[in-house]
Order: sequence, then C-alpha cells, then structure tokens
Amino acid sequence: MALEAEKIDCEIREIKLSDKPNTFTRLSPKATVPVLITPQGKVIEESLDIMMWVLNQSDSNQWLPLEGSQQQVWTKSIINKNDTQFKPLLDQYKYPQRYPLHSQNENFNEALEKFLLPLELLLQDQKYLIGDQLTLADVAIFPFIRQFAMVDLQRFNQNALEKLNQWLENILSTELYNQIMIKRSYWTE
Ligand SMILES: N[C@@H](CCC(=O)N[C@@H](CS)C(=O)NCC(=O)O)C(=O)O
Repeated sequence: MALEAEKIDCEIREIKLSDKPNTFTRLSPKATVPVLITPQGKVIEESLDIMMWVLNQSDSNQWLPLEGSQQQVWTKSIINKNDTQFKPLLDQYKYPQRYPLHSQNENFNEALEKFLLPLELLLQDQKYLIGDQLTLADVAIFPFIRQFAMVDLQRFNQNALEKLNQWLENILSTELYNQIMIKRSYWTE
C-alpha cells in the first residue's frame, strides 16, 4: 500500500508460501513475505521497514508522524504491541493445529483483552488510531486485525468491537486497498 500510495514503481512477484521459489529463499532465508529488493540490491525483509523505506523518500499523504512528537510515540507503541503481543496470538488463533496447547477460545479472549479492546477504546472519539486521518499505525497493523477477524467473523462482530469493525471497514473500502488487493498469479523461476 505504501508503494502504491507513493507511486513507486516496482515489480511484484507473488510468492506461493507452500512452494517458495529458490530465488526467494536464497535472497531472504527468513522466507516471510513481503520482501523488497531495492534498486541498489538491498534486501528489506520486514513490512514496516519496507514502509519506512518508501515514506522516507516520499510521504505525500503524511502517514509518518512528526519526529519527536507524541504521535510518533503512540505509533511506535501500537506497532510494537502488534508485533510482539498480538501477532503471536494471531498465529495461535489462526493455526490451532500447530499450537495444540492453546485453546482457540483462550487465544481469542487474550487478544481481545490485551489488544483489541484497547484499540476499540482509542477509536471511541477518533476515526483512525492516531487521529482522524489514516497514518502509518493504521496501515501497519490492519492486515493483522483483518486476518484475525476473518478466522471467525461472527465471533469478531459479536464482541463489542463496533468501532474497530468500522475502522477496518473504512480501510478495506479505500480505493488504495482495492487497487492493491487484486488476484495475482504466482511467480515462478
Ligand atoms: N514481521 C513480518 C511478518 C511477516 C509474516 O509473518 N508473513 C507471513 C505471511 S502474512 C509469512 O510470510 N509466513 C511465512 C509462511 O507462511 O511460510 C513482517 O511484517 O514483514
């Protein structure tokens, strides 16, 4: 989304996660998507780093919070909490067969309490996570919330997450999101 928002030209190679091409795993042994190879050949393996690589060159929508601002502190804190607390719970909730020691109910409730309800509270009087405009924090974490919601939409909708649902809907209905979420065929060697 950052690349598209800032109109940075790139070749997109869709990776089949169950059959990763050798070129991909050779360039990035961590083997998670997305990975960006810059024109200088630098390999960037974290989505947040890819966003920062884009936004440090061009940020026409003002997604980046001002350096040293309170918004910057909040942005870092939300993304950090997503990556360290929510993402492991999402994986456990999404793939219960890989984590037989955790029940899906427990995972859902823990995610709800630690991460989703605090976000719901934040969205009581603002449209997006850092204010009334879409910024880095929203774009960095919504894919994880979307994945979580999609495991069991009914359960997600029933859990007093009205504002969070609306927030997700707002992002999913943007032209930007719909421009990038198109079906692509897998890249092969
Ligand atoms: N922190 C990483 C997470 C990347 C990640 O976990 N990606 C998943 C897909 S959403 C993946 O590639 N998993 C590897 C696999 O399923 O083999 C990032 O944001 O770049």
